[in-house]
Amino acid sequence: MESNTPNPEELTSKIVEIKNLLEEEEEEEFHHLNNPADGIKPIIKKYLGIPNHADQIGNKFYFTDGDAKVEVVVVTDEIIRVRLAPHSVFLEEFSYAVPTLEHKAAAFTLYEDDNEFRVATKSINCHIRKKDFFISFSDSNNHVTSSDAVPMHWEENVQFGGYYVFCTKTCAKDESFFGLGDKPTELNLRGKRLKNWNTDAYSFAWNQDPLYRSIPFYISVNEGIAHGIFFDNTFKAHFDFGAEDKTKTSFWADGGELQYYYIHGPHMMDVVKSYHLLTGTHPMPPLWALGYHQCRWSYYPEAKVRKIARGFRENKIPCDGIYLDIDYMDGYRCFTWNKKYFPDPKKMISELAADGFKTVVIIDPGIRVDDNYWVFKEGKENRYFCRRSDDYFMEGHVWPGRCQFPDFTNPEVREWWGGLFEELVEMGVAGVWNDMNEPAVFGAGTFPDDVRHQYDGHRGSHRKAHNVYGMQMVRSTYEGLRKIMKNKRPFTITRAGYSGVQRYSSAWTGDNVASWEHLKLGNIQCQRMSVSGIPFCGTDIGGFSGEPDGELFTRWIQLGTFSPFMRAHSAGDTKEREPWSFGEPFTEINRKFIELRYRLIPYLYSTFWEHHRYGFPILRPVVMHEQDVLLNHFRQDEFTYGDKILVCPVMEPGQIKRNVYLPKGKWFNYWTFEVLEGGKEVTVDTPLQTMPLFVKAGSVIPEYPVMQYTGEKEIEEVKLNVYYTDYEVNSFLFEDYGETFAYEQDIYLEKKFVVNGNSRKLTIGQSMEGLYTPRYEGYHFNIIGLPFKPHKIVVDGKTVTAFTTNADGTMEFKYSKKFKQIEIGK
Ligand code: MIG
Repeated sequence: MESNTPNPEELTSKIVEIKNLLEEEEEEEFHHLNNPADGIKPIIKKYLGIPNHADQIGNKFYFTDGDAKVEVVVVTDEIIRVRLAPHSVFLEEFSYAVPTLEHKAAAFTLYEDDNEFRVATKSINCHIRKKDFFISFSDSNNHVTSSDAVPMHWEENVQFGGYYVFCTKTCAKDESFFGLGDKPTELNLRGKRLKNWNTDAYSFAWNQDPLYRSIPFYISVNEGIAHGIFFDNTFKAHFDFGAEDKTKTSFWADGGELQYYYIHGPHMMDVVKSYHLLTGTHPMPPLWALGYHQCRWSYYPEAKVRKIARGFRENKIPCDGIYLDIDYMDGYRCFTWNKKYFPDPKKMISELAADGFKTVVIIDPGIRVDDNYWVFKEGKENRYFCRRSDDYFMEGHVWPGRCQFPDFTNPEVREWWGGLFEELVEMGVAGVWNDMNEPAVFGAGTFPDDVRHQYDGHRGSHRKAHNVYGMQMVRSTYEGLRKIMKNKRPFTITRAGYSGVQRYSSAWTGDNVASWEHLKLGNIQCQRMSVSGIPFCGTDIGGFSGEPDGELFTRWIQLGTFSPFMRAHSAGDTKEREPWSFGEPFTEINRKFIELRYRLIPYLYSTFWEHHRYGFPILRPVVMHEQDVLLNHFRQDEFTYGDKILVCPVMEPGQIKRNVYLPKGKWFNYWTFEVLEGGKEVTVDTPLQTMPLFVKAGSVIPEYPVMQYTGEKEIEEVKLNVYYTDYEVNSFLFEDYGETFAYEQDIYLEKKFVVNGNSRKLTIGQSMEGLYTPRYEGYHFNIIGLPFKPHKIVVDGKTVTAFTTNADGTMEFKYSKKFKQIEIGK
């Protein structure tokens, strides 16, 4: 590094000298006051001063104004982390969100000139302005994407110690904001002020804030360029996207460190992928978890559970998962059974399993204070429960009555809790549902601030641990199950979470309401969670509280068919809520869509793999496809499921038509095969029997035969729906055992299809990678949209004569799964 500034040590000692002088003077003034408190300086916000010095230790750069220090870490070519230490002492490195900070940047350099210090990677620059310590970021074209509007600042917190920490950046005129988890508001967060503090929000309303999750990650799109900010701070945190002052974007927290990652795009997809690089992705779910799930508060006794299960098979509506809500327990004591309602749970679960149902049970964090209850006794003896500042145990009321709560931020407690699932797994339970883990407490809402947490050795109060409590609970659940189930994939679902929760669990949006407004909200929330790093998400289909009519329920089933997680759920004081509860024509339509869900399972599973392996979200809002079109920043109805199927749920009663925006390119109407040119809105008929669905030209959409549950029958062939294109399009199919972790040892198959065509022919190429061999032998091709009458099929040099052409213009034939190149000609 080149430098012509004065020797830093000299400078620092000068500053210290001046400071001492100033302080001495103050002391002089202080002496003979009767009330010495008069002389105490008020607490004011402090701002970074003038950076006078830069230091480098490997990929870490330090800048100081003589008192406060700023650390700039080069994480990758696209990610830079900034930290502030008000008096030069950084907190120990620890994050539940980022388990290991990768250092992958190939090359980086520190530059200095009269105006600034600049840390540069191949793709981005972090500028530290000498005049005022403003920090800004630019890309390799010198385009500034993010810059401070005031220097980073802080304010001492007298009550708890530490600081409130603040960062304020400029907000451009047409800048849009996305992300932040489950906020129940417009997809574009521009103009909103929002808070992160996990909250049990029964029957939440539009714009209610905060809800169940804290995901301090947002994506900005401005002038067609995207970047992300991940403010990794677990304290109560606040975001203002041009709400108070339309020229400023701020984020701040009630404690902890001002620490954020700047994540460069330029595409929203790049930002999301980089965010997943930091916080991890969702493991592959067991295949059955992608099926339809039926839940209710609660199905009991056993006879009722069996009746519901039978209802599915009798009505021929596919279903894989059935849930037991809190009433299966003995007095709501976790890990126990109400023997009156469920005299022989193991027998019931195994008989359900024989009929294709996986049983998922709810487990809450509150443990009943009861010396005759083994879980409480073990927790008490080992001091596993949370305690208040004066060492009293934290007690609060939840479903079981008076409860204590395990400190899931303690690794020893997590280990113990994980082991408690042994008996449930032995009985055949396949999945666990963690509820009330914000944590929720009746009356008080949550724990008092003074509750202490072990925080993996980095101790803190509930102010610091609140937002991660639920995530650590489901982590303990997932890790415990994984150990007990050996090589089988556990299924977990959680209500609360913090960034990184996706490494351990799926999520649902909590206690929504049976209303059309909530259907809209659910659509937005699923898209938002998807771009915020929570890929496996869904809503309570039908609405948790209140009564949907048949139409609303069916429209919700349609949305749910294209939610990564598909589960109907309802509160105990509502009418029966199964897919056949509303009579015809609803039952038939619900069946048709749930069947569609099952046919598309190989497609969804492949999309899940793209998420797990590469960090792509499963749902992608339109803006993610075309972020350079400003109008798209405000579209929140349409999204794609994976990258091939565009979905637009119908969210108004009695709607028989609606407009749908199609991104550029050619799209097939899924129902009619009509080809439409994208880049504009089209009007689509929306009778209750259908919903707007479009498939991108050139796609290969794999399909399984409809089954009543995943794995009901051996797959004998896979149907490949191939949509004609006149430009090259790639599609992927991922296959593996579906329920083990063998994929971690590369036992899987990733197939790639390349489709291209012109007015005389269509070609389909296949290549594959991986070590897995599926049992089926052949493909059943269904070719859609050929612009010519096909006469000839040549596969790997051989002519295939057996094919059929149908009245709707499609053509079908079968061939071995091993093909390499197919040519269909005129
Ligand atoms: O205080 O377990 O969001 O899905 O059915 C209510 C009973 C507790 C809230 C969950 C809901 C669940 C319910 N629970």
